[in-house]
Amino acid sequence: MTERYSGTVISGFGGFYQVRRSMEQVVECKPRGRLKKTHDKIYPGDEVEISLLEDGRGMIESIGPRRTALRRPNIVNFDRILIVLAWTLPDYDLLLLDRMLVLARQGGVQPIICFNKMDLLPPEQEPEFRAIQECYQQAGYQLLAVSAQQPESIRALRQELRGGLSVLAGPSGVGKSSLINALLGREQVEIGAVSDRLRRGKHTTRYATIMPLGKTEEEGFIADTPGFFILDFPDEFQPEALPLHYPEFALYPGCRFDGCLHRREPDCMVKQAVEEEKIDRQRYERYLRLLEELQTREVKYR
Ligand SMILES: Nc1nc2c(ncn2[C@@H]2O[C@H](COP(=O)(O)OP(=O)(O)OP(=O)(O)O)[C@@H](O)[C@H]2O)c(=O)[nH]1
Ligand SMILES: [Mg+2]
Ligand SMILES: [Zn+2]
Repeated sequence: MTERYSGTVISGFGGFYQVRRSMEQVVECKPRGRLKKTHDKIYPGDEVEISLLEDGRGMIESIGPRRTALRRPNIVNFDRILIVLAWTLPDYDLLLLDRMLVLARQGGVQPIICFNKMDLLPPEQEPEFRAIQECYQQAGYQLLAVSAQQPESIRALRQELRGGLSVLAGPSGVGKSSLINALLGREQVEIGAVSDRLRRGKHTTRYATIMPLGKTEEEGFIADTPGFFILDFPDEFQPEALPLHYPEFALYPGCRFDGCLHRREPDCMVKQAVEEEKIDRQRYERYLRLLEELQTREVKYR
């Protein structure tokens, strides 16, 4: 049997996968046909075994178990997710943020919120930003405020990303690729302008790519991913699962009903915490919107 080597898939495109064997060596690989039976797909982050062909390319022979997995963007075995949004251009959208937080937690980690383009925050909007910061910190999230154009904030960001694989995920145009170029100190990945008229990104990054943050593995890795505009809950996501992904709700246990959805049920501790302003009312109202979306969708399927 030919010798096998372990490696990590760093990107996949057009049926070929780039597999990193070491910091210095990346091998272009094709998967063995029989893998199609066991795995519907191979994703960036997958730990694989490869064999080498005579032309220097490789064959993916097997795929290891996945520790964490995200569907949008498609990436696995990450240690950290940064949900990136821009203060403006495109304008931040808290309903989309809440949706992304739920989906990231479902993927297996507690996400970190990262507001980019903070250089575009005018002084008169600072109270608005502080209210958001307070809301999410109170909910149990770490929130970073950065600008790809401000080196101090990039240094602070680099500290947060030390070790493991960090994924930057978020809408198109928020500056994920720009942050990566700033972190790496070179034009490693392509960036694209945001349309002034539509105030949206142009889907510049087409597929996820994992890159080393430094010269050694210990410094960690970062994944650039394609942005999105809309994000749906997967079909199998049940409404009952939604409140479990609001860390602040767990601080107010003791609802009368087990599995309380904190909607119209009597003696609901979460609703009481909202009344007492211990839980942010607007975030709670966004929760109700997402819950309703999940519930009406469910009725449709029955
Ligand atoms: N003012 C300002 N502009 C920024 C900042 N970060 C990125 N931009 C600009 O925002 C635009 C989009 O940046 P990208 O890095 O391509 O955004 P992206 O999130 O990678 O977008 P997709 O690849 O489409 O998902 C570019 O014109 C950048 O120059 C920032 O911190 N401040
Ligand atoms: Mg990009
Ligand atoms: Zn309740």
